[in-house]
Amino acid sequence: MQELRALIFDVDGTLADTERDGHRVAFNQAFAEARLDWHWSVERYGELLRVTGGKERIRQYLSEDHPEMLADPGIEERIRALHAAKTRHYVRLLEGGSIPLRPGVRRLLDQAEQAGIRLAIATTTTPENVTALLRATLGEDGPWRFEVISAGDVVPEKKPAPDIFTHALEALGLPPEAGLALEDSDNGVRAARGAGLAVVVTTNDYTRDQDFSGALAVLDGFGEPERPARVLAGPPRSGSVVVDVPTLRGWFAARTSG
Ligand code: XBP
Ligand code: MG
Repeated sequence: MQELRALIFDVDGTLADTERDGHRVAFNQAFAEARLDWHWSVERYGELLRVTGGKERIRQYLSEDHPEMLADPGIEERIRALHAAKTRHYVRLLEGGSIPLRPGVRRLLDQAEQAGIRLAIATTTTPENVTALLRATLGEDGPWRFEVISAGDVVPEKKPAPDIFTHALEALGLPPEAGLALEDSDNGVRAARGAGLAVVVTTNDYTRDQDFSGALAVLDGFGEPERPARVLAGPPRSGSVVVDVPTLRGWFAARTSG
């Protein structure tokens, strides 16, 4: 039986709640700066989150709300420029320190390192966003705690395609049977499962009602000793739990032997 050798973390929604008060705000700042009267409300952004990737999300919005603009020959360049401005705003927002890691993340990273489990990232978001978040929350060395950071346009197809997880596994030099993905969304679960990985889900306000079939366990967070997480689906044991390395190893072993 393969033992657990690596944890492969999603970023947005899993390491930190970045979407509503981070990415969404930065998109709106970029629109305002470009003198566009577009504004993505919390609710509208939830709908647009179905499409992963910021440039892809802008394109989706245009196809729904301003389809005539997509015929403009300069539209791809316009989207690229808007997205570059959004990244600038988002990084500045992170540097201000307003977005913390989700409860239990720091503890789990420390415990995994102590247990000799390798750490990696597989995310749809732009690489600069990942390093800015890790620096702002874990300090200057934050990004170096992850052996592999697979992010953004490094693969042609974003989640739910499995490509970004396959990219991370190849960089780690591990088969999928040796890794566990940590995700927050149905698109992420599909991507991880498509790459052959087991996956544990921690939900958030935007993803709570999604379909997580195929996940090993679904929880409302990683939990902390003083405030354990709630188990929402599988494993058989229910109730509350602090997700630590022995817990993950237990779920992982039950899956590979099952
Ligand atoms: C995260 C995303 C990202 C961010 C925006 O998906 O969809 O696109 O919302 O990032 P996941 P960029 O957590 O499943 O990886 O604007 O940098 O593309
Ligand atoms: Mg996510």
